[in-house]
Amino acid sequence: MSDMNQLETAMVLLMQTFDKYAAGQGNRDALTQAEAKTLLEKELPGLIKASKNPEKVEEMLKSLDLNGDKEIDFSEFMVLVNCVACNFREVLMN
Ligand SMILES: [Ca+2]
Ligand SMILES: [Ca+2]
Repeated sequence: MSDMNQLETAMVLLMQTFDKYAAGQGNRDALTQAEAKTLLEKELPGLIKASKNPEKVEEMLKSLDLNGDKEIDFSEFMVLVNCVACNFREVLMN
C-alpha cells in the first residue's frame, strides 16, 4: 500500500472494511442486515449514537438495499458511505 496516495488508500480501506464484515455469513460479497448492523456498530459508532432510535438504523439499512435482494452489496454500501461522509463534512465545516 506504500506507493498509493491518500485517496487510493482510503478506497482500499473501504473495500477491506466491507469485505471483512461481508465474509461473515451467506454471500461473501454482500452484507446481510445483521452483518451491516455489526459493521455500523463497530466502524461507525458515532452514527449509531447520533441516531438514538435503533429502529431508525434498521430502517436506514433496509432503505440501502436498492435492488431489494435483502443484502447490501458494495455499491449499496457506498451509498451509505457517501451519506455519512456528506453529513460528517457538514458537521466538520460548521
Ligand atoms: Ca455476507
Ligand atoms: Ca441489495
